[in-house]
Amino acid sequence: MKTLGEFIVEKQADYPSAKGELSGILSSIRLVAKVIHRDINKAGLNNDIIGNSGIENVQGEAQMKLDAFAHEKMKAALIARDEVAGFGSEEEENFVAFDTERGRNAKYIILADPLDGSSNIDVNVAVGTIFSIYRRISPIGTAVTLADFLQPGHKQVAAGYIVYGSSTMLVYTTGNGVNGFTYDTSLGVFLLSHENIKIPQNGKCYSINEGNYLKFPMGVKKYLKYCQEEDESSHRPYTSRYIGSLVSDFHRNLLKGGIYIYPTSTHYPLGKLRLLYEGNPMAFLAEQAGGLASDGYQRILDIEPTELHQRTPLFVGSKNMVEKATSFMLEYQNQ
Ligand code: P6P
Repeated sequence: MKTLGEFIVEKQADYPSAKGELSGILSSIRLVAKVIHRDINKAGLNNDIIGNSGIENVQGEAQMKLDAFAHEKMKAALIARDEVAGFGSEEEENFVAFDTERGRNAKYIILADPLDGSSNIDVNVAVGTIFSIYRRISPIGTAVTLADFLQPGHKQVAAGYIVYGSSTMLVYTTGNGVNGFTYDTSLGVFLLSHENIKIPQNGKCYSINEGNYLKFPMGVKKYLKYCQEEDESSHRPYTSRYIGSLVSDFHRNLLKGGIYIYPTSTHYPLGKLRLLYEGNPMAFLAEQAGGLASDGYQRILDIEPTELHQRTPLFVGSKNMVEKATSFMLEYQNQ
């Protein structure tokens, strides 16, 4: 058995330039995961944290009480760290500059969706926390600026998620592969359970909200038809699996193979998911595990962000499946 803490220290040697700051940040994210795990597991019994908060978040979506709870816990854990200079969150319109002596001299910024898929909590479906870590580009000794947050995904130094499912798992990468840790509640520690995860090059599962079929671009419709055709040699028809929780769908596809697609539609002309704290971290993980992530046309990690909450279409998962879906998008891109 190896704990997450031991693993982080062991791998710290891979980053002489990091001198342990990254380890400190990952440790604070581990703490956040434990706190959210504790409260999600009692959500059904605690009216204070289930249901709507009665306010809308910056996305114009009903903010669940647990969204706000997870956001506040994450911000509190990160602002207490010497290594973190600022925080960008789905739940807050603007980024938060930790404008203290400690924050101004810190090297890293964090972007996060503190609780993704939270509308599922009331019906006991798995949800997740997604995080993305960058080295700041503004001068040390100053408060971070928006530019520190609008870096392309290939500049990430770390990314990961916590999935609060039948078990709670933390999966992350620092650019040297992907590793998964399962929370042992009896010991209160995350234990290495999935070392050096590699996503199968092919899968038999596709995840998309087919209720939006009529709103999809032609390339997506053609790819769905391809998925549903009989062809034993390529194990088709594939199976449709859509949980409505990105982290859960992604996690299953990461371990078993598959593709998750949230494309543009007439309802979401730019896609629904957010580039900075959903698309980029999932794309970094997918590529580090041998998979791919595109917006239907280009590599997600190459997109130059212009806004904190900008949306992106997302095709992510098994390499051959993302390549095939992207080929349909390119073939039918004008339809
Ligand atoms: P829809 C949750 O709101 C989320 O951001 C992802 O976790 C999930 O995959 C997707 O949106 C679900 O969206 O439109 O299919 O309900």
